[in-house]
Amino acid sequence: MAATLLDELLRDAQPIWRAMTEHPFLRELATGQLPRERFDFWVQQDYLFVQAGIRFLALLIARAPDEELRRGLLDAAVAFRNELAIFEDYARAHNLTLVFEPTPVCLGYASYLLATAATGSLAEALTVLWGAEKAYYDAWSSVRNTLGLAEPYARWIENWTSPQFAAWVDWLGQQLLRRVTESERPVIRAAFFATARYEYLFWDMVYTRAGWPV
Ligand code: MP5
Repeated sequence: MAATLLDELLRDAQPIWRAMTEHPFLRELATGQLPRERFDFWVQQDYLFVQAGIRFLALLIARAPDEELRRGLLDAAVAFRNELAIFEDYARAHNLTLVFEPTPVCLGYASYLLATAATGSLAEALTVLWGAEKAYYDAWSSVRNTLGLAEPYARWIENWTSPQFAAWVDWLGQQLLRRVTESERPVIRAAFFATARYEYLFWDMVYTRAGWPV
């Protein structure tokens, strides 16, 4: 059963996945029509999300039962740390502050990640991580297909579409398949759908600059 679980999740979540990869934010970014303020808002919010990602990985490393998983996640934490430098270099070059409040969607998604790592099963947490990474791989690959490695986005496009990143997403998927049990399937499915929806919502939130209403 396990070999087809990932394909099955992607197939069943396809309408959400398509809405996510075809979101106007990504379409406009890929065609060079995205206003700079909207991109900058994504920079400010995603910077916070990646920081939460490091805390998520730290929790997961502590819970990982074997050395292979611990080391793989540790390498990812270092990659996330290096990723923060891309945001910081951009912010410095564009005189953009990175001291920013998370929006409801950013805070909700980051909190969901941390809650899953703290209280979910290992397979559930790996599902959320795999879903988030696969979403970024697919979203930025579709940008790369249209735009190539164009500035000022080149480092981000390269980061999430590189062969190393593709290999990391595959490795994560294999780790998940190895650890999931038949009885966990409904939980895995719910976690994957929630992650896919949050990914859609994140692009939508930065596109519309949806902050706190009061
Ligand atoms: C990722 C991200 C990818 N940076 N932001 C969102 C909203 N989803 C997924 O995670 P990472 O840690 O940047 O590879």
